Amino acid sequence: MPEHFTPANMSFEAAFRGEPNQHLQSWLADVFSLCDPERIILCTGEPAQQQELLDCGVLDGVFIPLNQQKLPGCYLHRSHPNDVARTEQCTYICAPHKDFAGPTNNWMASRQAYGLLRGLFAHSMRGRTCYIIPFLLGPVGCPLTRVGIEVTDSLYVAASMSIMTRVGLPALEVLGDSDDFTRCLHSIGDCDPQRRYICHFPLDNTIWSFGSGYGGNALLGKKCMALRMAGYMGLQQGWMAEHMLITGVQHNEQKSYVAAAFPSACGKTNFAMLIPPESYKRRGWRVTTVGDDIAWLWVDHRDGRLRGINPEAGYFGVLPGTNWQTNPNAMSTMAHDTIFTNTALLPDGDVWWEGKTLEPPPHAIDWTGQPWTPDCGRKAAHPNSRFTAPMKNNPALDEAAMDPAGVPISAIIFGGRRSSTIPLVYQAFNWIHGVYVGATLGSETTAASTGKTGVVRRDPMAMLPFMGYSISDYLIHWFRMRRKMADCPRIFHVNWFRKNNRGEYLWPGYGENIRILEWILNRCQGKASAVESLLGWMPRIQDINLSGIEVKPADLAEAQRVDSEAFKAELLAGEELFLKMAGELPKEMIFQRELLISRL
Ligand code: OXD
Ligand code: MN
Repeated sequence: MPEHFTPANMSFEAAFRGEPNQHLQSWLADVFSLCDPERIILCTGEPAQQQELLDCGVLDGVFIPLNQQKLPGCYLHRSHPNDVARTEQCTYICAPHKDFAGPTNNWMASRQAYGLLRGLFAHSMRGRTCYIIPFLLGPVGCPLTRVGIEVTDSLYVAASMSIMTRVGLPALEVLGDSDDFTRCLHSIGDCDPQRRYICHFPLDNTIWSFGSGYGGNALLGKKCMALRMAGYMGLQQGWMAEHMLITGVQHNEQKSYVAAAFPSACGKTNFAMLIPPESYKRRGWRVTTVGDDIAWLWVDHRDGRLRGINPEAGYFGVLPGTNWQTNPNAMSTMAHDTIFTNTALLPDGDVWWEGKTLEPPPHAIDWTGQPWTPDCGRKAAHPNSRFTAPMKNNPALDEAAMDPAGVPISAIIFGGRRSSTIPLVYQAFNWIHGVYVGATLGSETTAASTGKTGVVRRDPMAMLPFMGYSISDYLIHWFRMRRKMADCPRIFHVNWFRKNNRGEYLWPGYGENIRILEWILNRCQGKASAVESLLGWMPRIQDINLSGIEVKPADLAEAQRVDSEAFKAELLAGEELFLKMAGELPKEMIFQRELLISRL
């Protein structure tokens, strides 16, 4: 059994191996008296304890062990069928006044939220085991690194947090006797969607999440702390928490880093783990991963450059469509010590999801535990099935991925999933225009969140679901960050998903995206040509290397086509967000819109 103590014999000294932090102790005492757990386990992050958690999970039916010859250290978790994605309608920013949350977030008055959730948390852990998870976001020694303590009654959460963050004693050491930690309280409750609340209290550095065990709702280090809470910390302290991957590109004997923001399930993990085609590899190109989902960015006062870290230590990636062709690095990453969620189970103890192999298996057990055959009319894996794997498994992990000094960012790329209208790539005229481009980002919704998929919605900086405070203040913060920078990253927009009128993708995507990245990096170094368009700077056909692929110049031209009529409609669709922000729209945004209208 893992090291544990019970409220009755509660010995913080023994459990925390030394002087317990008084602030932590008094918060834990409050939490335990409210939730009333039967047993308490302190998560140390040590491999032996992680194994014990997984073994207990197998006994409890939380985990199904997979074929240990094929997939050593791997387990399958099936979530409750009503609890398979983030639930934005149940996610709240709580503060005394609605203005704090702004027009795009659900808001609840803090007092009301604490009252409501206290009622739900009361005795919610009676008879259950609860886990105290001290964790760090960011590597030890980085100025941005922050401590969180999550208390949860979910074994799945405890085991997953040790993969996704740096769990255990180092977090308590960094905390020392300080009060500066994010108080994360989570209970799966009875998993009733009617009693599901993910409440953030940025002014109190507190998150209370009740009624869901799904990653984005329950692994509180991820979206809740690393984006919503950290976003607010960044606003106050002059840095940024963004829904961005960071990737290193070795090219022409140099190394550059880019950060890219795409909405959920639009290929961030694929882009962060991209393998260049042979012709690029022969020329020495290599792409390495710093992070696949979240970036914390700050300006280095020594050289005025933007630097970034990945605050996480693992990946929570989308599975459908992932295979040895589309993302071999992801496949190697999840080859061992991985938790799979909501995939199909094969008779030999392997997992399967749509798109893993060309031919579906003849039989499987689907993600809900029912027998499945290819013609049964149901999906075998949930469209939002996921893998949770430590980033150290990634064969393409960047050498600086854990460096507390972070990496310098040369380019910021925004992208969405758009089957029409939006070209493959263009460059913003300057930082302010780039912020406008990011702020007006539109993308078709995916299975990563509950609700209708495939409808275009405005998703500023791919942050709409992850904004911890008001969007107007967020955009103003972006504009202000420019003033701190001596040399700012160039800003680009990409769309890998444009289709022709037969519904076929115009651009092959995946590894071939390196060709677009090449133009982007050359632009950052003043080495590539471009022409001015309505939208920004665009490559001519001859500026993109098409050698060795089957993309016809005419298809590339179609992928790049800017149709001013379609753009007028796009502009009108964007008004919805502008109207919501009405009186609080930053003036830079108004100027940029006027300029675009005059260009149109
Ligand atoms: C994620 C998401 O899980 O964006 O990364 O939904
Ligand atoms: Mn994400």
